[in-house]
Amino acid sequence: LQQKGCVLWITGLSGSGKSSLACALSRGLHSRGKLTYILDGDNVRHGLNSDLSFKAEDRRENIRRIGEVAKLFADAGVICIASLISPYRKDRGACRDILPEGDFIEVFMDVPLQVCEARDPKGLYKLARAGKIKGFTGIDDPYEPPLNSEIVLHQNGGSCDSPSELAEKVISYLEEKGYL
Ligand code: GGZ
Repeated sequence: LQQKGCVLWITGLSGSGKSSLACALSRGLHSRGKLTYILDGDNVRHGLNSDLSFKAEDRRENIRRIGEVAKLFADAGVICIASLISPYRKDRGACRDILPEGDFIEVFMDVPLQVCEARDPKGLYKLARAGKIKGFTGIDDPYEPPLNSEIVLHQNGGSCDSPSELAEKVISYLEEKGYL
């Protein structure tokens, strides 16, 4: 097998650009002949994780299952791109711990809440502010920012890099580490 698998774990607030980065990464990696698979929290919650809510223990289970599935893909030599809020440090750490050293690559979408809220692509922040969604991450539910991510992508709302520009930064990291 030519390809070494790994997990790119994209964490950040709703509206921080996780899914857009995941798509751009998958395009960029495909064009380099690499196999990828995207596990997006929002999508997986429609199938495998349709039994889970947004309570802390269900978020933990959501993260755990996605981590286990991501590991299977990585074992098969695929670059698995997991994009989910994954708000708790401990839960992200548990996913890191089930993978061989170096194969869990955390990508932090470091976008301030104000920027995510101004984007509000699905109108969810507005609903959360109005009290129509309870326990929304960043509003009335916690987000614990990573302290030691392999990759931190800043988007301050001013001059934003496009998803494909951000993807190139991640791809450079993979090249440096010998995954490409
Ligand atoms: C956060 C919520 C919530 C609450 C629904 N809190 O930006 P989106 O809309 O498309 O993606 C978000 C998605 C979050 O699912 P994850 O599986 O990524 O979350 S976690 O890792 O914390 O388990 C958002 C939508 O679901 N959404 N209710 N209360 N996001």
